[in-house]
Amino acid sequence: MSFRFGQHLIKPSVVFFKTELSFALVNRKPVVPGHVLVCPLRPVERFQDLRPDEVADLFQATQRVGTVLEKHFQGTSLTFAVQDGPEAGQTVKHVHVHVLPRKAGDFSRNDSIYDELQKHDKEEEATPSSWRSEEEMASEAAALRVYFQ
Ligand code: AMW
Repeated sequence: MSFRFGQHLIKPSVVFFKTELSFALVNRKPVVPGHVLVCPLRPVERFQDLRPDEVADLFQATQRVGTVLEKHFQGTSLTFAVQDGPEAGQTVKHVHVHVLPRKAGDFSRNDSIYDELQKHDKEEEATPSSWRSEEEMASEAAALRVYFQ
């Protein structure tokens, strides 16, 4: 069974965590190592479209994912981000929480991560040649899946 992420069909091999109402996948174009996405299983566009049980499940899943990422990627902090609507930079019309492990010195200006998030998947940047291979993504997902078994 594949997962839907907006217009994308996501192979189970790149999904590393699933709950009753949410799933987490690795990113094809991570801004930092370990940059992943947590999504509701139901493909709704805006945060306000989620039911209360979906919000609760999504954020509980996000919390677990953040804890695992920080450990696995030897981070010391986390950035969580939701780009909710096109003017906020959302490109995939399916709610998703970006989770990014952070460490000292990863950006010379700390908040530059938001500039990178804004531009990393925009048209001129979003060329398939800049995406990671399916093998690399599946291997990262397999390593993360272990923490949730
Ligand atoms: W948004 O700009 O909508 O807040 O973020 C979309 C995110 O989804 C980006 O980080 C982008 O790299 C990622 N992405 C888009 N399509 C896929 C895909 N098929 N598999 C994995 N990640 C994807």
